[in-house]
Amino acid sequence: MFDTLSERLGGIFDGLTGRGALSEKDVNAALREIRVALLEADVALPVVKDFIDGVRSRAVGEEVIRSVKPGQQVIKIVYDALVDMLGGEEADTSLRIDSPPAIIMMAGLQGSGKTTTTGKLAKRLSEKERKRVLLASLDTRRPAAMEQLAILADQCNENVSALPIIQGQLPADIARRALNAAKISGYDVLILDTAGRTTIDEQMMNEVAEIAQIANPSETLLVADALTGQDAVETASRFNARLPLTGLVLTRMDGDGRGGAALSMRAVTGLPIKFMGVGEKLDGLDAFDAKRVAGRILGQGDIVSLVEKAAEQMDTEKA
Ligand SMILES: Nc1nc2c(ncn2[C@@H]2O[C@H](COP(=O)(O)OP(=O)(O)OP(=O)(O)O)[C@@H](O)[C@H]2O)c(=O)[nH]1
Ligand SMILES: [Mg+2]
Repeated sequence: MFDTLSERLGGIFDGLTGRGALSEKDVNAALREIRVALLEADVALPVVKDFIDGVRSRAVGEEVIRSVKPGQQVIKIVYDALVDMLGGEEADTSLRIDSPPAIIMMAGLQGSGKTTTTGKLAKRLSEKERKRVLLASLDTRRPAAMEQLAILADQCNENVSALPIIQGQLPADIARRALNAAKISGYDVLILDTAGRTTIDEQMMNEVAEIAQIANPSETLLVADALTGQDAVETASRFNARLPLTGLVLTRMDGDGRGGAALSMRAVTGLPIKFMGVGEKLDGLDAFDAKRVAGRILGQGDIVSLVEKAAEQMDTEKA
């Protein structure tokens, strides 16, 4: 993922070779190319526009640090803007799961990775934070969806269990039963996995909205496939309008998509990206790291650290 974008951006910066202050002409030429590169990577148009404006205002007239080339300095400015667009350096990826049983609800389109991510989260919370986790599938639509979640719970460890399956119960009733079970058995966390649909429809929205009302989750996570491009942004806005979403999980970040959805999603919804799925296995879940992803998009890690060091040195000299 992101390779094409990295390559295009890499070529752009080689063209900037002058010295002194960054000229508007140089910056504009580079920004034109960056704009095309981002649009080709499927980043949403309004997001591209904001991004370009932000970089321009930071770059034009900026004094070029003595020991670096202007092109290198623009790379650093673009990198900083990417980090910001992805949620910033100090992005909060922790989950609010303090008062037991803390409820986490998963929502998203069909096949986006909700059930897999539910299993991954359970493994992570039980291993890293020593939580006892109960998983409940509210997916009454797809045959074997509940069994799928039970199998994932089994693959975790003894601190993760699945709510026993009762056939024929409605999602809202399963949610109530899960809440009771979590309280009575003293679980720290209850994760509710919901049913997906191929496209957003009223019935699904009503169902997830009702579940959210019953469960009053402290975290409601929208799971989105990072490979779906522009559609993902539209989906995210519509879920955000109906559910009290608290964060995003981007799955299939291990795939070879163009990465535009990942870049747009946070900007369009204002929601933090908390995790990214990086594989099919249960350990394929990483906390989202804006700096790491920005570095991957740009593919210019050496230059970024070079400019950071040069800037630090200049600050010391000034002082
Ligand atoms: N490569 C990769 N595959 C993933 C990732 N997350 C999920 N998958 C795969 O995507 C497919 C669908 O995942 P599910 O977790 O069943 O998706 P879902 O949203 O629960 O699907 P429905 O319940 O049908 O709506 C499975 O084959 C998963 O193994 C990921 O981060 N990387
Ligand atoms: Mg599922």
